[in-house]
Amino acid sequence: MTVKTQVTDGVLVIVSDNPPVNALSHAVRSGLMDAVTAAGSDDAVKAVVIAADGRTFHAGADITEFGKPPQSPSLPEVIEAIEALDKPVVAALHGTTLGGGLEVALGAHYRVAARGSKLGLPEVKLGLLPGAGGTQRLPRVVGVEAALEMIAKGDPISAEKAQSLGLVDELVEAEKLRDAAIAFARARIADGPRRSGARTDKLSADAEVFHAFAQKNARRFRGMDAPQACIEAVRAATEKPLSEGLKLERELFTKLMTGDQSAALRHLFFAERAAAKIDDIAKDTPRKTVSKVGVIGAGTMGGGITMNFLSAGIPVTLVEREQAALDRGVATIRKNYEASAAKGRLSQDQVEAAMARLTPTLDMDALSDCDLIIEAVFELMRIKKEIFSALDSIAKDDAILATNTSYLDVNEIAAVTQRPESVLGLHFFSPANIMKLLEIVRGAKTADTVLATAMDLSRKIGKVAVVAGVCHGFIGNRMLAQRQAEANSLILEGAKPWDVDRVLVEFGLPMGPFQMADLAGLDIGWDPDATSSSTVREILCEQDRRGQKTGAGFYDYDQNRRGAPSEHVERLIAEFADKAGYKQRAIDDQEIRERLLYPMVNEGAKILDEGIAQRASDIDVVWVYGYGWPTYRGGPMFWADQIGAKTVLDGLEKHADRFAQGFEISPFLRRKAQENAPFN
Ligand code: 3H9
Repeated sequence: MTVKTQVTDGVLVIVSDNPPVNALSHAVRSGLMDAVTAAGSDDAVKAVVIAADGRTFHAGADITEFGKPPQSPSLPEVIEAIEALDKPVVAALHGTTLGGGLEVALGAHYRVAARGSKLGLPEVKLGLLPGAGGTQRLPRVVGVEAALEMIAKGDPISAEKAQSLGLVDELVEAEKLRDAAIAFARARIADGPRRSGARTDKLSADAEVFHAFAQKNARRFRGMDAPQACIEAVRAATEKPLSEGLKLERELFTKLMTGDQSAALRHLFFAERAAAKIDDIAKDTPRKTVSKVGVIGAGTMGGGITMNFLSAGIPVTLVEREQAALDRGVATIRKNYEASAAKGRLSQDQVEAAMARLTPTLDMDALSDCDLIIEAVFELMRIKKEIFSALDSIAKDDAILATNTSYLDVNEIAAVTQRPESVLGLHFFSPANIMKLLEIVRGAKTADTVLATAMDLSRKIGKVAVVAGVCHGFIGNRMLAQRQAEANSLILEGAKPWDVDRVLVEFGLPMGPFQMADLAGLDIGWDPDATSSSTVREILCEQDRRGQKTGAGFYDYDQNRRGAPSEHVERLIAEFADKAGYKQRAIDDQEIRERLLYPMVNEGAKILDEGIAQRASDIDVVWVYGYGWPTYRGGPMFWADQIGAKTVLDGLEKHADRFAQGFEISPFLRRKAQENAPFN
């Protein structure tokens, strides 16, 4: 039975058990409805407790049912029945009371919660709004401003905070929750119901509040439909009676649910979870214990990688070749932690505890007791090989050896050791302490245990990991290279760098290729001794326009590092293009978009066809978490599915003459277009 009931001391306790997260599936809704109906007609029942077994109270509606024909009773119907009961109803909350789960709790008349549990309405992160009364009942319980924060941003709050907002009536230790809720219910028998929907005491709001909230969060909400709908629904709570507010909420919910953005965000929810699964290795593959990590290289990457482990409570031995570089690396780590503390994200004690886990050293031999060693030095095969052969004699037998290379052949690196089965790539993205993506590169000989351990560890350090096979640039950078090649061609053919950037920003990316190049520094990989004015980028470096840090690059920068188009660069590109034999022309936005994005999809199709990525959704995860692809467009392969593989193919064929030499359309993409079949 998914929903069981039991009467204790005149209190009907309704308990759902629908692992893993007690999602409000059809069976749960039916069970709840039956139990509530029975409670209403049974005189022996004086009060009701709604609770759940397992790791959490209901964590929301069942997302797998979305897009399928609705089955009654609907969640709003169940919640209305709960609220309408004329006996006090108490919700007993533990784990993560989310979405429809919190709406059930708001339909209940009182809420008792376990300490340390969380409450939230994360629907907006799925491109939705709470569609079972949450937008109308929450503001009535916590007030408009707190409700706007929770509903339009979707971040959960602690039970402690919920109590301070009046959302939770009593906080108890988790193990006492059920008994405490029953006692609380008994004590309310004399008071009777206290219906959230009937309250108006917290509803007053100045109309300006809504506008100010939208303005303040404009950056966060950019391009997305759901936050605006959330604001509109909460506003309706202040202007309309409950029944009309609920009606509007339903209309907005249905509109969002059937739209492209929510489809994309729901796709990502499942894509992120699918990425954690490695298809061809057994679930019970033994894992190694990683309780000590070594990092080689205290530069930007090495330092960022180190912070991930320190923050997760894992000690790190950090190795550099020279004292000055080591000191600089350690100082940067401390500076980053201090900056987080200054923003209130960490306490000073946490900063000191993290720093205490760090052992900086110049001695490679100090890595001999590490369970995992990550190399993060220059992107040069010769140096990587030197390090791995040294590691082979230093590291203990069962250690995992990882390279943070962004492009190089992991098999070639593994081959210099006597233990290629222990070697893999762990490709972090810069800044490595912040970016969520980790590409785990599986070498030809990487052992299953090593791969599975890396996958588990990534979760422990808060990363979203995707497995990639060995090829130049793996998944993300291999696709990026295609986009970059086209961006370079476009500016020679006549598009302006700022127009190329603008088109991508309008598409929803955080920045375009030239803004990104200026930010990273144009002189990465540039050798002043070997420079020969052979590319626009080289010429810019030669003129000391090396990007934001020198005040100029593709753009001119002011003191606040705000970029403006540069006439000088425009002329420089035109002259370079002329010498190179290009006849510059006007290029419209549509061509820019197609030339930049379709080759990425094409490369993604090749990556899938070659088995470099396990599934199309993994590619989507890489682009969303590693490169800022807009979540509401679901990732490049999902986006291609939405517009159709045929559209992509037609676009590629239309521009075929202009693509860089060597560009080929993927046969896999052609097949998908012919069959009108999706990648995902
Ligand atoms: C909603 O409620 C709409 C209403 O307002 C209106 C309705 C009319 N449904 O994340 P995990 C699966 S919208 C179905 O690895 P954790 C998940 O796919 C919903 N399945 O665990 C995974 O499956 P698998 C609002 C779900 O401990 C397994 O459970 N609620 C759902 O790291 C374990 O998940 C949300 O958006 C679901 N709702 O985190 C909350 N949730 O093992 C979404 C999870 O096959 N959920 N699954 O891969 C979460 O945020 C996290 O899952 C949670 C647990 C924090 C609960």
